[in-house]
Amino acid sequence: MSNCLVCDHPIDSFLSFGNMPIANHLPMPKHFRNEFRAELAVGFCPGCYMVQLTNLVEQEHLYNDEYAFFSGSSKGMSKHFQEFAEFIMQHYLPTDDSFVVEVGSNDGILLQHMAKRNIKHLGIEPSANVANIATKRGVESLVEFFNVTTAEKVKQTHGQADAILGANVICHIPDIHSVAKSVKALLKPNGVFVFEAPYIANTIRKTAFDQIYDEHAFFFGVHSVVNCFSRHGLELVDVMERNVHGGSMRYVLAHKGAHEVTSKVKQLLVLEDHLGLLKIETYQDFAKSAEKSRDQLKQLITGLREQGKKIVGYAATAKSATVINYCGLTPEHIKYISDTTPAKQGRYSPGAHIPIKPYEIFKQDKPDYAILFAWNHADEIMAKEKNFIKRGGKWIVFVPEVAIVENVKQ
Ligand code: DWN
Ligand code: ZN
Repeated sequence: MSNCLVCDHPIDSFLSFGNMPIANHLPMPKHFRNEFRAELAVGFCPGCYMVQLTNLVEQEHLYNDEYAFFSGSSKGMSKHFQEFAEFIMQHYLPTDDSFVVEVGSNDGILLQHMAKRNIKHLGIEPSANVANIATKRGVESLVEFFNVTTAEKVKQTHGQADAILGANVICHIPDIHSVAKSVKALLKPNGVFVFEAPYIANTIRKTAFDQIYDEHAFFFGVHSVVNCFSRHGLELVDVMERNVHGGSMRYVLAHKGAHEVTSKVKQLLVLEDHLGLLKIETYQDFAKSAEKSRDQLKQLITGLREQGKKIVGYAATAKSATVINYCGLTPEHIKYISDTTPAKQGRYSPGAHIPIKPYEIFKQDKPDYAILFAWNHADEIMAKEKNFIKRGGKWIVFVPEVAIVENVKQ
């Protein structure tokens, strides 16, 4: 049994996926034999209500030059980041010399909007390959992990920040106390720390077990965020639901007492209690639903293959690594996975080694079924894949449940 990364209370483990490869490292055949694997398991802390991985892969294994995810890989997310940037500029960057920092700035998809308006900004991003793209977009980037040393360095060179941002990254940092201490040091007295992450209530409600993979150390909810950051004098002052990545939450935190706390925070605290997010039984039920999904998906795909149907994967997402390996799917089941990211094409899916092919192949091809691994981008994908359905193709989905459909709603 491991102890909670937030409060050190023993964790109740509720689901293990077995040994999994690194979700965002797509191997070439020369890497197959020595592919790194580690147990992927998740647990719930009854002390602070944080859902978290119980076995962590070292950060250096995850975020380096092999990192395959580029934030700008969907139109929907580009739009979302523009809205996020506008929201921050309008509410939290009050003067001409305001300063904004983004943790895990990836390819600069968010900060580019600040850079275009000549707002003082800095992206802190440990993966050099994606940070280089940000630099080309005019985004000032520092290739470092975000920790107290980096925060102190930035404070010396740039001064304190009016806003510190994080999109789908704070949940990636196991040393969450270091994040909180770094924010405390770098944030101006009236500044805000705003971050987004998939919301645990939606992950549970949708049986989105594929959100669980090596990078997601934490599965945040309002209770767990309050319990985690209040220890460091950071107060949750606002929350906003966002329809990205399967249903996310935007959390706004500030130094204690600096901002008024909105009623929405209280409402969600009550709601989470009603939803059962504060008790282990809810997560045990989720684990049973995940196992059922796994068995149904494997059975469905195996049956279709026995009928000689051609099945491909749509989008080589990090999430797909969990689904494919948990369900024991192989190139016998899935002929290839189509993906629009050039850096992923020509590589193979982690663990199962299914070839990843350019999207153009999918457009020319006539598969009978495509497994929608990027279900969180369903609106964007349905809009552009009408021809796939016209040609007689069908989607295989597994969130919120396993089904064959012609249309998917996000
Ligand atoms: O937290 C994380 C989230 C934000 O992004 C990271 N840990 C890693 C990553 O997770 P993911 O890979 O599951 O993210 P997405 O956004 O669901 O997947 C994007 C992938 O899908 C890219 O490889 C591009 C591909 N894609 C595609 O081939 N066709 C995406 C769309 C919208 C498409 O039409
Ligand atoms: Zn805890």
